[in-house]
Amino acid sequence: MSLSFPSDFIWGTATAAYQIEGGARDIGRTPSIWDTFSHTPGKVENGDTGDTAADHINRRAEDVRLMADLGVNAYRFSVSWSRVQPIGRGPAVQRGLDFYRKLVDDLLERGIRPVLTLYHWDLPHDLETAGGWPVRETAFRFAEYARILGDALGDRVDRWVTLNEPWCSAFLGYASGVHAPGRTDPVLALKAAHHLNLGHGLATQALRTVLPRRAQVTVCHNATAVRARSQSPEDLDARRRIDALANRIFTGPMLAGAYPEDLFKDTARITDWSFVKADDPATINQPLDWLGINYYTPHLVSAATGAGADAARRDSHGHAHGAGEKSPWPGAESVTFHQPPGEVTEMGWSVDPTGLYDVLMRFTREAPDVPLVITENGAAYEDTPDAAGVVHDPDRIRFLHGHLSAAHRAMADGADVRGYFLWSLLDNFEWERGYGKRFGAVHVDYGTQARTPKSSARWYARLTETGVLPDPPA
Ligand code: GBH
Repeated sequence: MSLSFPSDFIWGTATAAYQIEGGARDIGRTPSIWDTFSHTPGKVENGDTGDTAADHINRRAEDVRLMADLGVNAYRFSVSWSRVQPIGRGPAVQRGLDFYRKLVDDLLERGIRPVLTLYHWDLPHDLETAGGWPVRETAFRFAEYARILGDALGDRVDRWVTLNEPWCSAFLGYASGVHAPGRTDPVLALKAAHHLNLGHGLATQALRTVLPRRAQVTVCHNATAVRARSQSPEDLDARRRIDALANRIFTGPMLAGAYPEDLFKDTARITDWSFVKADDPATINQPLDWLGINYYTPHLVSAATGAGADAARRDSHGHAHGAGEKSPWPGAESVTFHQPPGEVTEMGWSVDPTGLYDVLMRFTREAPDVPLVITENGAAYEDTPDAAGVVHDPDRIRFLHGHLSAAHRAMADGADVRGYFLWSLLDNFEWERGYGKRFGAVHVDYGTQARTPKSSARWYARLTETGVLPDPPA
């Protein structure tokens, strides 16, 4: 049976500034926390940094042509905060703004609608020195930056995303420390989560005042399907705790204007949450035009401790994590993460399209009036060009096919899914894993910066052209 998508479906692809741009030392730009972090020995595999990345800053026009070849009608990118507002305060740098304005104009010329993400993890380093996301002031700085971008590009960009995956910023950045800024304090992580939420609310308010009425504003959440290993009360409670920290800590205030009570109870030993001011939940609860869902893999948890549990324990980025390593789950450190059975990608992440179905149906139930857009989905596989220079990536095609089939099934069951963005356009700097992990539909040779579309790119182009899901390779 062939699955077809609505004719007005958004077919897109996504990237993030630090992962592709390079130009880290361009005039006017100051370091972000990812520059500092990646230049700290031992933080990123192979000592890789985003100094040059995929050199997108110099290859903008070529990359837009690659998107046109994919046939996408939308492109989600992020702005490097410290490229447009060095040190995170004060007036904007024209040169930085000009890059994004030219990018947007190139896109519009080819009928590709820009989706601009304000923050994809690269806080100006100076704001981290001033305390980073754990301090309240950062939320207000973020709103000012949002207003600058809204003023500068609001005439030509009408889809805006405040934050990408605040869970990663808060808990990988400040609790487990595997992401920048690499701090490891559960209290700081919970404060960061709150100030990211507040920053989202304040930035949304700021954008609404400067953008035309047609503009859409939203946030991208790494919506996580959390499964219990058994139906025992203990395992179900482990599931509830992780769901609170992974999902409801953000979607509670953003969609319903309140933090979940069970989250306060679970973390009472760590903090009294007095950093949440009375009006904050209402400020965070701004109407969203749609909700961005980034989906990769589910979590499988149990309450089990003791012998055998540690061996199975993994951190949230798929690394086995033994005793002594920091957990990204404040107040739920005893929960055990298990590797689900079955296939995994090159990241070690379980391939499970049903998790995407479950997440889409969950938000359909919990926020029935908010349309959904899959703002990231994709997989890392080891893709090497063959002797003829062709890159075959059947595993990626099967991954995409499986997840798009799951999205289609959710739509048939009532989910209001408006679009899909393949992560990613290009192979890029995969954060703490460096350049060894390739998520692109287009292969990048980092020696020459040559771009080679993989077979998944051709497969996706057929999909964007026809709106009908092509069969995967046998
Ligand atoms: C996204 O993050 C990012 O937005 C993007 O920049 C990045 O390149 C892309 O994904 C690929 O990583 O504990 O084994 O179950 C995704 C981050 C991925 C975090 C899945 C939690 C759970 C892995 N999430 N991960 S596991």
